[in-house]
Amino acid sequence: MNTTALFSTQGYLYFPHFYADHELAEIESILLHFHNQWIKEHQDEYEKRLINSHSITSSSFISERERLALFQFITQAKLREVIGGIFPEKALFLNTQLFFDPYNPVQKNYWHRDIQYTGMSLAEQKESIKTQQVIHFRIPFRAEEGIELIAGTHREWDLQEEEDTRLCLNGKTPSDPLARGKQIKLNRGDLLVFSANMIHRGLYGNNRLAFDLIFCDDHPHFRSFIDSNNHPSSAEKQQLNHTDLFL
Ligand SMILES: O=C(O)CCC(=O)C(=O)O
Repeated sequence: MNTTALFSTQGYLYFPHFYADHELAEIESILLHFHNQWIKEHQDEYEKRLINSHSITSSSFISERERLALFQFITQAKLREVIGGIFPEKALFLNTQLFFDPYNPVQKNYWHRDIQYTGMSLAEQKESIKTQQVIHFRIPFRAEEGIELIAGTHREWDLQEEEDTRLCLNGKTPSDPLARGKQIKLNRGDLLVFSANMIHRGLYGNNRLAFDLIFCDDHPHFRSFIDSNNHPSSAEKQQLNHTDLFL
């Protein structure tokens, strides 16, 4: 099965050793510097609950040079090739996130579909996952427990136990184990591509630090979520390949 068919069937793709160490060095140093600044600025929310920051390309914590380096990383040919295999039509860059461990070591993880936080009704969500795609490209800098996911649920709705668990119904809580869950452990240099629509949860531990690039279908619904400040300017685009990924 080629990667397009495999992704379409299971909703995720795992590429071990996708990046050589030296290919991560520059963005790792930019993101670590960003992360330290971000923690200082968001100390309260970080200590209470947060497990990720976002919108790094528009952050005042990074310089113009660093922002360009991030865009160059995002648009490099080998990643563009994977993106092309997953989005049959045009893909649009949505945003970036940086995932880390919760400050509270006993904070529980949670099964979810990202779409459950959009305000759509369950009926709308069920319809929407059949056609619309939001995809995470996870790039871990350290060996981590990774993501646990339920293959195929990017297009299919939950079993009753799964819906009860992620929606906290009928005595279930979102961190309860789910029988169909499959853990994908990750190492530095790996790439995990997974659908945000699928049932999944992040697994904490090992002081994880993972950079997520998020792409979506070019659909008016998603365009409305895009902050153009996270996209390169016309001048920046002249220094990039594959600018079709941007607005
Ligand atoms: O890694 C995590 O903690 C959660 C990841 C996740 O849910 C997501 O990227 O949508």
